[in-house]
Amino acid sequence: MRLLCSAAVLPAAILVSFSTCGVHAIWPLPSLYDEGRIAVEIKRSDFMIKSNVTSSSVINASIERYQYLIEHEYFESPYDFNEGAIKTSGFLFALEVNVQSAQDVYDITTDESYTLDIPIEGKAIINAATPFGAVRGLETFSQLVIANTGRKIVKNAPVKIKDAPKFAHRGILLDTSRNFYNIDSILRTLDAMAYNKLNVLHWHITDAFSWPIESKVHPELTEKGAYSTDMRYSYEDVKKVINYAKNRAIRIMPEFDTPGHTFVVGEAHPEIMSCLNKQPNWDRFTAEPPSGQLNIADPRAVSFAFDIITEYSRLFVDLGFHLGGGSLNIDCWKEDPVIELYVRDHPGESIESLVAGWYTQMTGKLEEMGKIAFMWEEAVLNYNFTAKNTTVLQAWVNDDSVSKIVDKGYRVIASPWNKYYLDCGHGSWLSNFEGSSWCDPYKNWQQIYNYNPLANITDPQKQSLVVGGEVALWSAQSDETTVDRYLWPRASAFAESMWSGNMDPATNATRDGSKIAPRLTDHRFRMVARGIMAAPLQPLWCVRHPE
Ligand code: CP6
Repeated sequence: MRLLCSAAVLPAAILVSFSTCGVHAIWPLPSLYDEGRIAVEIKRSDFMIKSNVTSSSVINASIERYQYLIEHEYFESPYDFNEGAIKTSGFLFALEVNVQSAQDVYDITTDESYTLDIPIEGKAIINAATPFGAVRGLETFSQLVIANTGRKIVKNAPVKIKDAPKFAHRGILLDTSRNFYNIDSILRTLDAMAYNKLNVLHWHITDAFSWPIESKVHPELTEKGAYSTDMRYSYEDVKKVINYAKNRAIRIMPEFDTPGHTFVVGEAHPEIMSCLNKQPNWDRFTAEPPSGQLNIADPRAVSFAFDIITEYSRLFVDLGFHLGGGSLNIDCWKEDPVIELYVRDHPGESIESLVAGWYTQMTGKLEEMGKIAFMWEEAVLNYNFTAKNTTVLQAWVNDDSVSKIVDKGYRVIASPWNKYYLDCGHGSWLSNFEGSSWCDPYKNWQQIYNYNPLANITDPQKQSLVVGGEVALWSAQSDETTVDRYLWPRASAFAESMWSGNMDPATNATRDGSKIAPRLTDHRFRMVARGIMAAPLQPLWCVRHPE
């Protein structure tokens, strides 16, 4: 059997900076990776992960998790199926995790860098500035540990790694309104995110279709708007998700989308809606049925949205809070009597300026709550809204959306629909619609990997405003039964481009897909071994015959 990058042909301690070959793929690639050719065995009877701090619950939970994983995971790379016993020369008996700060507080500025040293004998060491960097280092260590003839070994010691993410915000958007995801599937997604060093779950909780989260201020929303009594997230569920995520160095950023995508609010409060459920001409008012947007000229709609922001910015502790604000249809408001009257009585005002005024009020409220606003790009690109420069805009519409937003001086996360929308390519969900869905085609992992949000931005100052990106799982045709294979391994391709960049520094070109595929296949097998039902990329044969 031919090995892609046999350890035997590597000179000891060769510097394989941004290695694109590696029998045992670390995914995403570390910034600097230096390996040798000596295999060491984990001394399982007494192998211990220890830390210099005991007061960090993130560290304590992570040590326990990785101790268990290293003990119990059975991942043998498909490269090694016929390899037999690998000769080891020494034992690793400990992994020491040194952090400078035991502070468990994190946000978009948190330092996730770490170093990892694995010697050929004795004790491995992770150094990190924060507990969250240590979590990344633990993940890397766990990926270097493989099974071999019943033992756990690190194949290519000594290993020296120095690593840090390229982008600070590396997220997945999960829409739990169109279809419901049970808590187990959300927790499993958080596990998989940690395996890929992703750090933000953008929880698009509500949308036009259902209101699956408990509200203590407006319980009628959940009573009328959840699909069923089982399809609800309680406060306890949310706290569990937030804590589970934190222990994996992942932040939970909620989205409560207004004033569009709010049909379901009308189930409980039709009095604050415009163009509610116009049938059969819904397509004049909205991108997808049912139609309905909050009545932005009605003070009761404003006060309702304030209630939502206030309630949920307390429940969700993260600094980031997504206000939505995208894909509005102005025509929805044109025939609304309240809005017609308002515009008539306020010279100089228009529906567009009402929209901008809505954003001003919502961001103002959010600021009062001490939060940072995230919004869809339309806020500043379509409605001439002037946001605070701390606001982060989420670009999705056009290839030049990212550069237009940084040209205005705002921070941006990239979610181009034609690269990063993972729900597409499954046909339309409208039963009377025979064409393809508007977001087709299916986005494959290469398209996702090859997208670089910094392309076309040359000014380093403007590049620094691009804080990251998010792949999006809109859920008209996905739920807890499909989430694993819709996300993985495509979100892994995204994760490497966000953590390491997609350029090979040796050639200064986008990394060659033929080099990525075997590594991604390897990583996919590891995810499967860890309980994530990630889709296969290719016949296993290709892994054994990579060139
Ligand atoms: N729902 C919400 C959606 C979409 C958006 N917002 C969407 C738009 C275009 C495509 C796919 C999804 N379904 N709330 C846009 C950000 Cl192609």
